[in-house]
Amino acid sequence: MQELEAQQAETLGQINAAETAEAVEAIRVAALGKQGWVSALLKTLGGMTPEQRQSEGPRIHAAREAVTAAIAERKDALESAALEARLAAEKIDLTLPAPEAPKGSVHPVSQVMDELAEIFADMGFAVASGPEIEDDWHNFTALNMPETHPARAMHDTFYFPDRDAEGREMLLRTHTSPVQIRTMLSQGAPLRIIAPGRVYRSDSDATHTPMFHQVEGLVIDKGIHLGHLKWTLETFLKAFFERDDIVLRLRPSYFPFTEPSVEVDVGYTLVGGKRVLGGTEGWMELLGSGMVNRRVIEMGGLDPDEWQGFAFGVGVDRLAMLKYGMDDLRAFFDGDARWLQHYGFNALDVPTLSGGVGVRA
Ligand code: 2U9
Repeated sequence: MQELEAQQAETLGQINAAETAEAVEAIRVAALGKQGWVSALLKTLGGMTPEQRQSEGPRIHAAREAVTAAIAERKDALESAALEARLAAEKIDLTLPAPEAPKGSVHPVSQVMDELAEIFADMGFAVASGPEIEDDWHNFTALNMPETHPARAMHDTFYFPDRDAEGREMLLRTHTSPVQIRTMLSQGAPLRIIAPGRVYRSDSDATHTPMFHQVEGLVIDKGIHLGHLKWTLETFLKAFFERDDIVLRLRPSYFPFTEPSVEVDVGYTLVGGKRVLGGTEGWMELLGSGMVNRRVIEMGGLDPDEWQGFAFGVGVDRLAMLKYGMDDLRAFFDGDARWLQHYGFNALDVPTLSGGVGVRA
């Protein structure tokens, strides 16, 4: 059994001298593999007398453990050395110029949202946001749509099957209006905000998608009247469409959350058979608005005898289509790389009013 010590010493020497993981593996197979010398010694235990087994067993097992431990240690050392070498070799030169053609582009909806934030910031509006999963009270009741109100049915709401922990009926918000309610309740008055974001209605055809984007605006202050509303919308639309000849026409309408309510048409001119915004040759309906209903001001925690306000709502997707000349709303959500390449915007272009918010990449 002097042989065992000699073989063990030779194997340990080979392990320490091995320069690659493959070399270590070959030594492992030669020692611990099925045909390996340690395995062969282990097999001899079966033919030994109990006394021999008592003296030889621990020696053979100790050899196996010593070889196993040396292999693991050498593998670790070789792996660490390989990692160190890779880390030292792999360098990124951050001073290299950016690729000439950036791969991604900004979606037109994101671009329009940025433009809206920019235009309204210039008029003193902050951007407000809130949850897309809402409760029935913030989405409907607070907006003067109690449970039996017919306008609820018109919203084609996606309801969740279960109520929340407080027993409230939960839904995907059908408009961004609950954001304004939450902001009134948390910040009080005066208030000048826009609330852009995703909204959901169970509706799908060429001009409707189950998820679309809205921007709503809310101003609460003292002595606010329809004149403020008209000036704000006119200033916004002139800046957004980059035309001074934008003309608005206000028509009486009905929304539960505003009283009086007005629908706003924008004048257009026919150029080569195409409608171009500006002028008064024809009219297209663009947004809804009105003076905030007294009951909604109350629901927002304010005294309607002290505070008045106006609000408006418009589809962001529709604004993008009109400004950038797209004709199918569904393409907005297809994720088609060719469409994005064509209609998308350069990620490095920052929209500014002075630079022209609609400057294309
Ligand atoms: C509060 C008070 C009033 C928001 C308003 C509209 C009119 C409107 C539609 C336009 C096209 C939705 O995307 S669309 O289908 N919106 O016509 N929205 S007034 O009024 C509010 C909101 C919140 C607290």
